[in-house]
Amino acid sequence: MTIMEPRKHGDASDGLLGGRLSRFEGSMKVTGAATYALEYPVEGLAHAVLVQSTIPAGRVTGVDTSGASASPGVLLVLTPDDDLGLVAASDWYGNRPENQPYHPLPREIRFNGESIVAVVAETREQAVEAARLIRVTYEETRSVASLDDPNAGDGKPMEHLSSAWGDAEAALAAAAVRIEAEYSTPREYHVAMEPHGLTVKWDGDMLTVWEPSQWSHGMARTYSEWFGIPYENVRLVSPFIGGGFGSKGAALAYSAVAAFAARKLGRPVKLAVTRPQNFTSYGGRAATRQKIALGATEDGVLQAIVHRGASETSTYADWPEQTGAATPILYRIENFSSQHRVVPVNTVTPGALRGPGKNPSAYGIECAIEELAYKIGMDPLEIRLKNYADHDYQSGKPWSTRRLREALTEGAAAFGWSRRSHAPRTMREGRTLIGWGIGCGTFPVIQAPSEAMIRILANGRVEVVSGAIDMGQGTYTILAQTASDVLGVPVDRVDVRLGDSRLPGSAIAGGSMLAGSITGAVHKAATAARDELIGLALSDANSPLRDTGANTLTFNDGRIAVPRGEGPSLTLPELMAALGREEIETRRNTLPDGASAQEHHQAWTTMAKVQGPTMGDYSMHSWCAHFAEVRVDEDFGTVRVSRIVSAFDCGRLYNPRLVESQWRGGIIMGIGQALLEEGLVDQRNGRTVNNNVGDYLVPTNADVPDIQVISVGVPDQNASALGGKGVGEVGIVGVAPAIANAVFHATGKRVRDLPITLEKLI
Ligand code: MCN
Ligand code: MOS
Repeated sequence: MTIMEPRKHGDASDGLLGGRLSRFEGSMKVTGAATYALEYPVEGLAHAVLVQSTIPAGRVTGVDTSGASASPGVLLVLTPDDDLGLVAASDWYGNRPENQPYHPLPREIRFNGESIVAVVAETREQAVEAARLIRVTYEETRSVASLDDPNAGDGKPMEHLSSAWGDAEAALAAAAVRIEAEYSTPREYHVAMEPHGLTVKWDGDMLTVWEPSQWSHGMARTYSEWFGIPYENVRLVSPFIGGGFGSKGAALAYSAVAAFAARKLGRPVKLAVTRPQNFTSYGGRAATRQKIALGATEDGVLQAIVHRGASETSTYADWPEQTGAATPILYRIENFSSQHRVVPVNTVTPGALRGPGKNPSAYGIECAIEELAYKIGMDPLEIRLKNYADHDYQSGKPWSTRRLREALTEGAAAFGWSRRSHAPRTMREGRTLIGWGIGCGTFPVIQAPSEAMIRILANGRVEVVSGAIDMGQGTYTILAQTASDVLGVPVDRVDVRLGDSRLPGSAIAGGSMLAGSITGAVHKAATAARDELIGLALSDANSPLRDTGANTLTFNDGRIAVPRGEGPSLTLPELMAALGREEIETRRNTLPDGASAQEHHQAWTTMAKVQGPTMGDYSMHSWCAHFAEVRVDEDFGTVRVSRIVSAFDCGRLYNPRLVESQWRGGIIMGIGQALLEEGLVDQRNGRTVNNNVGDYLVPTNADVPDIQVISVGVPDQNASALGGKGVGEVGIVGVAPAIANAVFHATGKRVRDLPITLEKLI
């Protein structure tokens, strides 16, 4: 087993790369010292609240604002009648519609809960009260509530998400053994602890936005485009975030409304999106359906996979929650066909939620492979190893690194898989049925450029500066470790400044791409600072290290020394003082040398330079295997997850403690997906019924068992500068099928539509 050991380096070992340092900002968050976007003490704040549509589709025919306008403290009421004069912004890739007006409070209603009116008042209470007095009249038109709506139809094909090789239909028809099954997942939501919202302030045509963000530069660009002001005029500040999980990567309609109101009123505005409004102000994971047919030989060698999937999207944009994303790469398969469709319904456009695409996709294929295993009487571990993919059959490229075999075998050993009895309903304790199941997961290595600045100060402290985001995943901490590692400065002498669009550009904290990208930039900038300091120390007339004959210097425990102790050694402040330097500052990025200013801007504010997992010579992904144990009450059908062991290949781990926390967090979300989470849509009016954290169930401590996580990864030099692969999302992928498979093993019942609630089992 290759669990990465913390590097030994005196007392500072935890601070180096690979060390198990605790999250540096964690205590600030739990003690209230961290300031969140809605807590900035801005003078003269006005408060905005939103009024949302109560019909799923149609047209606003009138808004009676008289009651609201006359209500105490009201400063401004905005309705679809107001032209805010905004211009549509570009999409994530930088494509911008030409001169298209943007109406964040639209007249044409596309889903129930769409924001149509905003009320701004002196206090939030006054705004809430006035909003209650708004009267809206509508002309309602036909709508489609969800995928379950009989009028939903088949939607439209997504050609770019379809793939095929070999002759899957023929190979399926010729196969000795076949299974075919249909799986579905419901609408799911991010429910981050910190709800959405923003505080916004104009100084002339300079705009400051305090808003939780996974991407300070990309969101700053959106504001500048909406309001037609230079990018440099916008400052988006987001140093602390209470979770994003994919929901905080874009500025949204309410953001535009708040910024407009602040400009119109000439005073700062705060808009806190209520918890129910968090269910319709941006999209969660789309509901999916998929049909999978597997053909195999009698001894379990896969011959064909035929996959047809669909996900819901909105009526005004296509967001595919790709059901065929993991299907083509998990197993050795010569004959493959997968197609995906999107079905427009009257919902807010769905969005990215931890492990988008891969997650529902792994649910399908990982349930199907166990259905096949049971059909031919084969062990679920054995069938996976038997069909192990030695390369990526979809791209034809070799894996960069793929230690999924090790994940399966070492996970199985830690779990005690060999003690399992194969037949369903054969493991029990009294009236409790016990079941074991496996689910594999994967997430692509996505690469993007980043930039960072290093400052070595005269007092010996080191600053790491970047606009990158830490929403809880550990960016602050791993960047301090990266700088500490290169500069040999104890980590408590490193300060990290993040989360501000005015700071050097960075990849989005999304697609599990940030850590690999930004550690590369910090490493580069720190190495440059170190080289500069070595150069000065060896050449400056006032440097005590000048005439030592050394051609390099070592950096350890805050001291700069001649190698092997063959000369003097100085502390960083001593050397800086001798050199007469206040600071040494380096700024480096991971773009190709000679990139233009335009390319720089594009790199940080759009996704144009983002690279997928097979764009180079290799196919690069993180991998995992989850082993789940469930206990099912035979009489009541209640399912408890009693144990999970998961083994991961995420390459090199910059901080194993934080990685384990990321993996566990993902696994816990997977437990929610398997057993609890379900956005319920009222089929009469398209409303999300359980739009609060009381009714939209997520796992609590009592639902979470002992979770053992194991690393089987090795550094992957193709994946990132320092050898790590993505960590943040892969943990959720494959958990739901592991649990569904365990429930089948326990009960003999195959539940194919998530979540697995008790009424489906009795
Ligand atoms: N890490 C590491 N070694 C690696 C890779 C990562 O030590 N080889 C650790 C680091 O602590 C790093 C973290 O894992 O900060 C996540 O790194 P990475 O996988 O690159 O993911 P990102 O930094 O891009 O973060 C985004 C990712 C995504 S896309 C979602 S969704 C998600 C996730 O992170 N949302 C989260 N984890 C979350 N964790 C918290 N607490 N809150 C969220 O909203
Ligand atoms: Mo993560 S869903 O890519 O923010």
